[in-house]
Amino acid sequence: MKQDRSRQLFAAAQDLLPGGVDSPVRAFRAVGGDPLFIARGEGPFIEDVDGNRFVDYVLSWGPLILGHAPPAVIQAITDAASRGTSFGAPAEVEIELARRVRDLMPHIEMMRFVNSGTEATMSALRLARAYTKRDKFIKFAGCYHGHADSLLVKAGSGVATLGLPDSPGVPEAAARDTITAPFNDLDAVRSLFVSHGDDIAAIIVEPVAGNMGVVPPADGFLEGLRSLTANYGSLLIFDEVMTGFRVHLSGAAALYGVTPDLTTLGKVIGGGLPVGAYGGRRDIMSMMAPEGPVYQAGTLSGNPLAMSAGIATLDTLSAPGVWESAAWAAWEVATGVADAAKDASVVLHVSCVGTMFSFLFTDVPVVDWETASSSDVERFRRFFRSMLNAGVYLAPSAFEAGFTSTVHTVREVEVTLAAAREALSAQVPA
Ligand code: KE4
Repeated sequence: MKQDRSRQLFAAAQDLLPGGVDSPVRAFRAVGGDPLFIARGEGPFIEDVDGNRFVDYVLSWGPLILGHAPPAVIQAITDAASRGTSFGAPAEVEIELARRVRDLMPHIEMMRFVNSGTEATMSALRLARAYTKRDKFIKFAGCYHGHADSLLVKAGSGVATLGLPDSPGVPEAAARDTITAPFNDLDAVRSLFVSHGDDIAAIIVEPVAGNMGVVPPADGFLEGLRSLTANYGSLLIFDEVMTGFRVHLSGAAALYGVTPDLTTLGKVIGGGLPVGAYGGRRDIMSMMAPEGPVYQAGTLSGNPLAMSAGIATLDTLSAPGVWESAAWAAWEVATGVADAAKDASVVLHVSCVGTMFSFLFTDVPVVDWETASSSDVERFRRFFRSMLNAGVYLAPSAFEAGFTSTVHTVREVEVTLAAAREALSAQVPA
């Protein structure tokens, strides 16, 4: 594959940006080789600066559920931009997007828009601590909630991908109140509450983990977290930055029938522009300044362009049958790759929830970080490379999720499965 221009740009980027990227997982460190510089996206495709075209399953790490440059979203951004890019003052579009979020997720009675998922989780945690007057919180090993200091403990995604022992620069004091437990281990959580229950402000959880591959909750796990937090006066925070509108049009809360106290969102609600949000019970959210004493702010929070992109995305996505088309594509890819692995006698753990999927080369059931991280990342690297050479762009890390869009059609699924059969038959049999 011709990569001259990408290589040139990567060399220039490394002089200016650490690792040549603005976010570590983009650097291809886990899969080897240089990252591709992308020139444009169109529907289910991306095209790099050397003219190579790929079926894209990264979709900007989840936001682009309508695919690249969907006309309705581009039109909405263009129209909004023609009226100015930011006012630093209230605008009607903030109400319009909030209404759409609440229509789809009624447990989010009140919300605040911010500019990233990291801001959303950081703010939700501060609010939970203020509401409960407690400092400790529980997160799960392998779950990633953005890069706020106290959340960079046993994190997934790029931290897991790069095998970083969490991160230098996080003061011990910042991580002291972070308690981690194994995902899907309700007994471990129950014991933590027995020991620390009265000091625990919240549990924050990816209701379907998407940063160690896609790992669904075990039966009863989320319900167990809900009853434990209720019994001890702690809050349950669903980090739906990734799962929101992806595992179900109304998120994991609807899919599993468990209602959190607070929810964090991002990605899809920005339609590809920088948006995060946190929200939930009105009595909790009312503590946020200026209504209450808990401070959080942002120059570009509720930015009219980003709000307009989010409104157009949710309006398009909510039309009958639209979301289902993205879920169909994910299911077809996941089951087709599983069949190809079986035919090639390659051991592969395939996971699919809604419009998210992942592949881990292991024969053990993947239920948490320990089982996910025991998978063969070298085999994943070879699989990734073979798929890329065949025109299929997967997440450049085993510990991420693959995403489909409403414009991944049977043609793209067929290209993907043909590439997978080729990639897996070339793999050394188990
Ligand atoms: P951002 O700050 O990157 O917008 O969101 C942080 C975040 C919070 N919660 C969950 C469940 C998330 O998955 C994320 C970010 N996801 C990663 C991909 N696994 C973003 C990609 C990247 O870091 O470049």
